[in-house]
Amino acid sequence: TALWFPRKVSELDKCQHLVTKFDPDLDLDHPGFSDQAYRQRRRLIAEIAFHGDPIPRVEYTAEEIATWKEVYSTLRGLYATHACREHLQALELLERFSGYGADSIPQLEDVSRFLKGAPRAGVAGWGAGARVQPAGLRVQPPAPAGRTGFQLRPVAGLLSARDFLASLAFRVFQCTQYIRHASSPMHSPEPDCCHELLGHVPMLADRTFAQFSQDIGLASLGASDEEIEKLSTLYWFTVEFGLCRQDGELRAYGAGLLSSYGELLHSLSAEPEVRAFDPEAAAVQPYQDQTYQSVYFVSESFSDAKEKLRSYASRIQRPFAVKFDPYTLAIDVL
Ligand code: H2B
Ligand code: FE
Repeated sequence: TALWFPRKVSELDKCQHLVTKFDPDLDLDHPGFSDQAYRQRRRLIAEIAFHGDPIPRVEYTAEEIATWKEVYSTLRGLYATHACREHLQALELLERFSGYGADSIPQLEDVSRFLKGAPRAGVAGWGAGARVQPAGLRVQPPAPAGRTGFQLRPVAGLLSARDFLASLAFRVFQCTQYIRHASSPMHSPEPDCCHELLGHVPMLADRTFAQFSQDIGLASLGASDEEIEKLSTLYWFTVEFGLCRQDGELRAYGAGLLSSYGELLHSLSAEPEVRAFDPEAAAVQPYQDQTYQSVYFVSESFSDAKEKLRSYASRIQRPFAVKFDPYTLAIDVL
């Protein structure tokens, strides 16, 4: 019999297994390990993760906002020259429509609504921008593009690869809501809201990238542990640390790069080795989670990466096929 996997989006409640690696309560090297107040705060924000829809708002402290501000301003300045165009375009939309900026930490509920395409509270929905407006009255145009049906779900920390990938199959991105320790604004050993909001979210607003992410998720459903390990490594070298070529220049699209000042510079310097993206190779390439990568994979476009991934996934042996039904948010097993 096949391994259990979620078939309905509601079954993601059973895909919340945390792994303890990098947990501030257990990892002596975590910058927050000896800070009781930080660990208490983390527990508080973690509890929110078990209350679903809408995602409860967090009232961030002045210290947390100061950390965000430092991260935001430092990275924002690098994006024009280092981030891919899809990331830049989405970030501009997020700044206009979803509370992105240096002065406050965006709320997951607002960001999730943006990605999903749900109308914002208090804003007329369908066709609002198409209606004839009285002369002289300037109305904010409706948010263009940037909606892919992805939604965020709050999560307390690092999840098992299987659970994390399964959620992608439903266009659900499990997203941390706490922020890194104030002593270490430029680095976090584990995902935090800076990583999610600056690295992942803008990319999930791109249609092709969203499909690529969902395809990795679909490939993972019911796969063997060995296949999960490979898909997770593939995820690492694309969604987390991928580079792409645009107008003849290398640019970053991986969230681990777009949320780390040091590694973003390193990845586009002459130091690391860059190879053309090949899923077979990327799936077994040894990776670094303690320091910068020494190898990066470059995609020529997201469509190209998506086609290569589809071809890779089609060769994974599974005694069934899966199909996502976007109307019911369910997986059909064929
Ligand atoms: N869990 C969380 N909360 N966020 C992630 O970005 C994440 C994860 N990434 N678990 C996963 C693992 C990734 O490293 C792959 C799929 O192993
Ligand atoms: Fe990540």
